[in-house]
Amino acid sequence: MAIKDLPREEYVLEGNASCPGCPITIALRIVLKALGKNTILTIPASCSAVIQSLYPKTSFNVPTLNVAFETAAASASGIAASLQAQGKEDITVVAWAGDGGSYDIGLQALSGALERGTNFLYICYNNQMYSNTGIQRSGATPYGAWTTTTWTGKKERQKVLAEIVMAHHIPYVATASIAYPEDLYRKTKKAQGIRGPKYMEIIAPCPPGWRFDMSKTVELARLSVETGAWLLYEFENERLTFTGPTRAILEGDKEPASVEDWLRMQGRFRDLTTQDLETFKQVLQERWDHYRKLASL
Ligand SMILES: Cc1ncc(C[n+]2csc(CCOP(=O)(O)OP(=O)(O)O)c2C)c(N)n1
Ligand code: SF4
Ligand SMILES: [Mg+2]
Repeated sequence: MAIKDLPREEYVLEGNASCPGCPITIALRIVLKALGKNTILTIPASCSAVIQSLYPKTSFNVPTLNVAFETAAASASGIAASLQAQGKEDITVVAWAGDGGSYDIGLQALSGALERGTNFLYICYNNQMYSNTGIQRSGATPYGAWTTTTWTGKKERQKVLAEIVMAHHIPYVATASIAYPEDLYRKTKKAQGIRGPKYMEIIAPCPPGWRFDMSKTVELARLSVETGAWLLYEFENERLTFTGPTRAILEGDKEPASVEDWLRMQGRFRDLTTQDLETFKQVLQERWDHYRKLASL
């Protein structure tokens, strides 16, 4: 499907409180076009909760709950149970949470809901920090990145939440990027059609947090994939397959774009030393090798 063929309905309304160039509204716009109006969102504390706005106003044109930081998956479980009790089968329950609310504070609730087999779609938009409270480090912040709590660059490696999720043996896990809207749309539609727990994660470059110009959000998101810093894949029935440019890069048919150039576009990596850069690249290589093994390439 081409972008021009995406449904015309808009579920992210105009005049919302997002920053210019915000990746969240781009991602949610595409996701809700795929899911349609029979969708209930549950959103924990995050930039998305601010964009959603204060009751009784809302900028999302579907029923939306604003819930406590650690409760995205727990509240989705409650909604799913209630719908099941009422025999309502045609409503998609979506937990829409940031990386802080998913990798760190909501992880226990997420794991519980996955293990119980809750029929819902969990989507983590990953801007690699706690952006709503002023750019603090999260478990998803990459090695070397500046945040207000890692002044000299983060010294630890990212955790990989999607792999923790895969260990729950759920029917569908996928990663996406807002720079590939057709791919994001297709994966969201596919997830909607599967019963049980589904997990998706979308890379979401944030202009104030990553320190780049607001006109470059989609370019940064595209380069995340073309450099191999963010991998696009689907994990279905215990099988991992790469999608988009990731396939060609990991199968050796395409040279990745320069990761140095991509890092230089982001002020958060301004103080990377030569040694840091080497470590960053080494971590990437290790990740690629690991995923090649997972996909049995
Ligand atoms: C229990 C609790 N701790 C801290 C906060 C403050 N808080 C609100 S939003 C937020 C950051 C959320 O980060 P993330 O989940 O990554 O979403 P983003 O802001 O990046 O969209 C924090 C720390 C809170 N609301 N509740
Ligand atoms: S801080 Fe980043 S994620 Fe939050 S509203 Fe602004 S652009 Fe969007
Ligand atoms: Mg975040």
